[in-house]
Amino acid sequence: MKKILVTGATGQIGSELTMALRDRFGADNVLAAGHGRPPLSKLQQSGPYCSFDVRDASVLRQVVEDYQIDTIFHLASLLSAVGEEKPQLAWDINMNGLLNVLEAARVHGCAVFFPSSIGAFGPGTPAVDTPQDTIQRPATLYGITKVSGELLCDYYHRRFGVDTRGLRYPGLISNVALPGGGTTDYAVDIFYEAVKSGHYDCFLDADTQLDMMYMPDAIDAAIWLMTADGRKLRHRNAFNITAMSFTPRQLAAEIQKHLPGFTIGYRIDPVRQAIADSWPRHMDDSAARAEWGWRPRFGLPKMVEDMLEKIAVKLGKG
Ligand code: AKB
Repeated sequence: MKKILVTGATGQIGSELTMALRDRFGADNVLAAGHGRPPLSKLQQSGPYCSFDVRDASVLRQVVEDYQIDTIFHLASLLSAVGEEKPQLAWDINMNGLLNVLEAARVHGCAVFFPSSIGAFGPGTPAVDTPQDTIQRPATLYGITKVSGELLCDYYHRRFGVDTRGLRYPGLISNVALPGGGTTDYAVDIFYEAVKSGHYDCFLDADTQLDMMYMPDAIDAAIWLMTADGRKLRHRNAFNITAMSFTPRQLAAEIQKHLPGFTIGYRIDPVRQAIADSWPRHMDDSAARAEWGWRPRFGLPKMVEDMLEKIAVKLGKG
C-alpha cells in the first residue's frame, strides 16, 4: 500500500479510516474522495481531497491513473434503511460504483477493500453463531447489493487476479462522523441524546439483539486485513467480524451505570425493525481469527465509557 484512494471518505467509516491511513502510510499518500456530504475540516486539510461520483467510471479511472493509486478502500455506499426508501438509487450507487472500482483496479493493478455487512444475511440464515459460509438470502435491497458485491469481488479475484478483500461489518458505533440511514444507527444516536437530554426514544424494540463494533476496531480490522499475507486467506469476500452483541435494553443499562438518570423509551419504526429482525444476532468470526488473526479491543463496557467521554467533550459537556 503506497498510494491509497478512499471513496466515501466523508462518511462514518471513511472519516476515521482516512485519518488512520494517513497516520500510518503518510498524509500525501492517501487521497480522500467524497461526494455529497461535506468533509470535516481535519480530513480536508490533512491531505489530498477530491470530490466525484463513483458512478462516473471515467473520472474514477482518471483519478486512479493521475495519483498512481495501488489500493482502493471503496466505502461509498447507501445504507440499509435509506436503501429501502430508494432501492433503485441504492442499486445504482452500490453496484455500479463497485463495478467501476473493480474495473479501475483490474486495469491499473490495484488491491480493493470492500465493506460488506451483517445485512448480507437474511431471515433464512442461522441467527446465532452465524457461520462464515452459510445461506445468504437477504430481504433488503442493501443486503442484495452486499451479497452481489461479495460475489463480484470474488469473481474479479478468481477471473482477473484482482486482490479483493472484504469484511462483513456489524453495526458500527462512532463519535466522529454520524452514520446516515442505517438500521443500527440507534446505537450511535443514543449516546448523543443521553448526553444532551438524558432520554432517548429508540426505533428498535428493547430486545432486538445485533452484532456491534466500536469504530477503532473497525478501522484496525480493515487495515489489518489489507496488510495480511494474501496466501493465508482462504476466504476473501467477505469475513464475518464482530466485537460485541447487545440489545437496546442492555446498551441503555450500560449507559445508566455512568448516567443514572438516563431513560429510554421505544417508538418502533416498522421498516427498520423488520430489517433488524432479518439479521443475525451473533456471528461466528472464527475464520477471520484463524486466517489473519482478528481480535477486537473493545467490548460493551469499554466502548460505552469511551463513547460517553468523547461525546461529552464534543458537545461541550465534558
Ligand atoms: C446499517 O445499519 O445499514 C449498517 C450495516 C449494519 O450495514 N450499519
